[in-house]
Amino acid sequence: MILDWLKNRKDKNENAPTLFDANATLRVIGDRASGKTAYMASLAYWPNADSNSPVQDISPVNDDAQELINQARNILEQGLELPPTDLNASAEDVKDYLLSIAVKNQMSLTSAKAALFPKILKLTIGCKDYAGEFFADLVHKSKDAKLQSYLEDCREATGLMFLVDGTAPRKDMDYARGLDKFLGALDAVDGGGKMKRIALVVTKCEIEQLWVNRHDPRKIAEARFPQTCHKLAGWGSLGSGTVEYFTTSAFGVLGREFPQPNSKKLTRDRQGTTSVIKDPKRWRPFGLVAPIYWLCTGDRYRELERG
Ligand SMILES: Nc1nc2c(ncn2[C@@H]2O[C@H](COP(=O)(O)OP(=O)(O)O)[C@@H](O)[C@H]2O)c(=O)[nH]1
Ligand SMILES: [Mg+2]
Repeated sequence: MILDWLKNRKDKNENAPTLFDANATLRVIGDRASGKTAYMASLAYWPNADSNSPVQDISPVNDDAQELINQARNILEQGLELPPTDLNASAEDVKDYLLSIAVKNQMSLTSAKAALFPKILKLTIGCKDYAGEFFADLVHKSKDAKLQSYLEDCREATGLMFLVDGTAPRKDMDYARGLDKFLGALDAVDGGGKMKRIALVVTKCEIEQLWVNRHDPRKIAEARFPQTCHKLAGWGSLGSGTVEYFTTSAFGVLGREFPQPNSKKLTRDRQGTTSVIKDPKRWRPFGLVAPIYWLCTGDRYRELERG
């Protein structure tokens, strides 16, 4: 009875508390160098875990994800840069990282909901390392077979993490144009995809100008990526699903009182920044699980946005 009631509410109003969707299929997408691999690697490795964090455990589900942990250990932890994806990789060589995350549930849920929720939620997230220039290809090579199979994979998703490099506001127009094609492609089949939620995730937020506003992700997103946000809002207003905004850093900061970025800049241009970790011993990422939790449950979890 109550299950039906909750399910009905879920169908009618996305903003009302929703049931945890154990079958959520999440995908991470983003432009080249937006930080996808660093995000997945830091998540998989989960360095210097805080014992008070609601995150109980993160484990690799497949061999590619295990390899990612090794890369985090052997490359990131040495203060080196992860290798970029081989643009000529064949479709079979595309890496597919799959991780499972166990999170303690929120205590503040309404009692009806708490009774239905398990105490520990198991969330699964996947990221396929698309071997191409995702947004440029969407605009210019829409018939490409590799791109089509990638889109097919995204179409299966119920939730999507869309990573944007916080240091690349000049790419706003490119992102918006690509997103337009992307959302169009998702909707083109069967009168609409399964997509229910899209999280716009601003990466590299340990950098000072971003860090100070990290608790207002929407403000950062709208100031730096107005066209992109406009496109997403348009998608949301069509009733296709909901959009939320998040800030993350794969590397995090050093110190509490006067935090400094725990990253060393290698290059910075219109395309964004490339960096490595400054002090691997004190490496603690920021905000990685918060968007995943929201994508699976429809609720924000403030505890996961602390830092
Ligand atoms: N400063 C900073 N740099 C990052 C962060 N995440 C990724 N990067 C850097 O951004 C560049 C591209 O990251 P990568 O994960 O390879 O991007 P991908 O092409 O989307 O997989 C690399 O130089 C990373 O070290 C972050 O949180 N902070
Ligand atoms: Mg990559």
